Amino acid sequence: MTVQSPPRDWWKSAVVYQVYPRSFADANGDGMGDLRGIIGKLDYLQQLGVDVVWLSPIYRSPQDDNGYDIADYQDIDPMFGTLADLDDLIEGLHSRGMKLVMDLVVNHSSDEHPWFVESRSSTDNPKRDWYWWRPAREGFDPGEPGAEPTNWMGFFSTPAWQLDPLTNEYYLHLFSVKQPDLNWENPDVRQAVYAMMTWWLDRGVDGFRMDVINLISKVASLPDGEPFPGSQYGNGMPFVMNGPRVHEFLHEMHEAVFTGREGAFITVGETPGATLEDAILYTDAAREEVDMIFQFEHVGLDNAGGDKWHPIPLDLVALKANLGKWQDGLAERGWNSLYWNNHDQPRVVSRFGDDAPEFRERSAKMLGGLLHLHRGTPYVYQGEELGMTNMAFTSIDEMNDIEAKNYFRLATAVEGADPDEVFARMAPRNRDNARTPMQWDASDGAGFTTGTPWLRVNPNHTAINAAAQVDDPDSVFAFYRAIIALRHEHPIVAHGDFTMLLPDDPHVYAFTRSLDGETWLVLGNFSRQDETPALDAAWTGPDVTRMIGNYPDRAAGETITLRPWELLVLRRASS
Ligand code: TEU
Repeated sequence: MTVQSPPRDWWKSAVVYQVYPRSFADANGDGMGDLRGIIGKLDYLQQLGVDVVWLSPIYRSPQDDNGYDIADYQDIDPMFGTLADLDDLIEGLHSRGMKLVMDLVVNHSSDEHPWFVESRSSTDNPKRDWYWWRPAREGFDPGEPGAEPTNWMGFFSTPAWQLDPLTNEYYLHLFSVKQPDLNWENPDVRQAVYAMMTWWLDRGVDGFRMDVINLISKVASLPDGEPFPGSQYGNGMPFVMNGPRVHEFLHEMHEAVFTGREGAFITVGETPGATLEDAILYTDAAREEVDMIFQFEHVGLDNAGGDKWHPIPLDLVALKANLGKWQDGLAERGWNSLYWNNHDQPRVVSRFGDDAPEFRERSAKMLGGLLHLHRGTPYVYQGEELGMTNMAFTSIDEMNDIEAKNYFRLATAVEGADPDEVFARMAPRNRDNARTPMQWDASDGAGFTTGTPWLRVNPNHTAINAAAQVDDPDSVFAFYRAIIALRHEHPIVAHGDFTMLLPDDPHVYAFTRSLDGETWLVLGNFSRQDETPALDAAWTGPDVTRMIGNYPDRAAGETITLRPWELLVLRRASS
């Protein structure tokens, strides 16, 4: 019997599940999630029906940015386990028909990586050019205000350059001071990354999620950015996002690492600041760069002025316009990822849904079903399938995330804002909302740990947990299982044409999918009130069948009035 190799684009019908290992399952009781904990939950993931598991970083790291600061790309941090444990996880996934994606963080390393330790040791070290080192700006002494080589602010509310006293030069770090940017202009850096990637693929890994991969090409002249009002610092993003050689580097990576492995891998680039035009270039299969990207436009719509720390209510019309644009824009070339949640975003049921007890489950199901019925590869973030919510943090001291702590310090100590006012608007956006321990059961440690969890367990785990849902046909878990099964059973979900409907309706999200003579209508009510959208009368005709919904079915022929947070998916022959 010839074993059918999967089609090259098998990932278009796949569903990816993101595990944040720190918070998923702790097997040894130290309060931190680990690989053996994940291995213990593989049957749960198989029951859910996901095809691929993406692990946030588990490599050796000082954990300054919770593992996105890597000190050894080819070893496992002891807090998570060993390479042998990872081999067992790979085997456990593969034996259940699932694949493993690792998080590739190569825009920057940890400052404790041997590469950086060598690079910083002297200005003539052979690895000096593996990172971005520059002397003080001409006319300034090192350490003098304004002496940084450029005026850029980083992503974590600090200047992007750090003076290193050892050689009295500055190094670039777009993220934390312990995350120095690698210099991708240097071919030795690129070849070292490609060799490391090949090592992981040869070990049985099935692909990579590439952290901020659109930042690896900088404008080499390092120009100053537009100054921020009242600040000596400015916006460097135009000179580091989607830079002049990024496509060249990604294609070179594709050729060096993936040639000969066609059909056997999946890649997704995380690309903050990428536009639809960029995405077409990144994901057009003919260009052999990446299979898909995580774009950030839809998760920026409720940020006043694009600033996540100034949240505003979601405008559904804007969301439909944005996601509809991405659906239309990648219809012919390229491919969409589909996500609401990840370890950097607040929980979607609290953000775009309604986490009040009477509406939480309905809105969680509606949001999940609506997203998964778009054209693209869906990503489920741990706990999303349970309807897990944000947590009510009590103070900045309870927050773990470096991004939040740095911002709080800048806004209060540097800019003089009122701490209570700053904390109040930060709390719903803080990344820790997504990082509270996975809620497995109603016990004190939520079944995540028998020890003291590294981050407080959400008190609502007594009501929201896997044990209460996996055998309940009406649970959010069961609903996610059903929408994942729809993708596997019906090609229209992965491949059907997408048409947005009712673009100006402020409460109802409506679209159709069409393929091979059938059309599906997807309706989502983003409100607590009944909504009666204006629909083609054919959708109440006799040949219409319901594919899935989060309410009991309505009588055939009845006018379609959507109940609060209702999802309804109908099917009929295309006219
Ligand atoms: O995040 C990239 C990024 O842009 C983040 O700053 C994110 O957009 C922001 O936190 C949203 O609030 C990646 C990783 O996902 C993140 O966890 C890391 O902190 C970051 O890169 C640095 O590696």
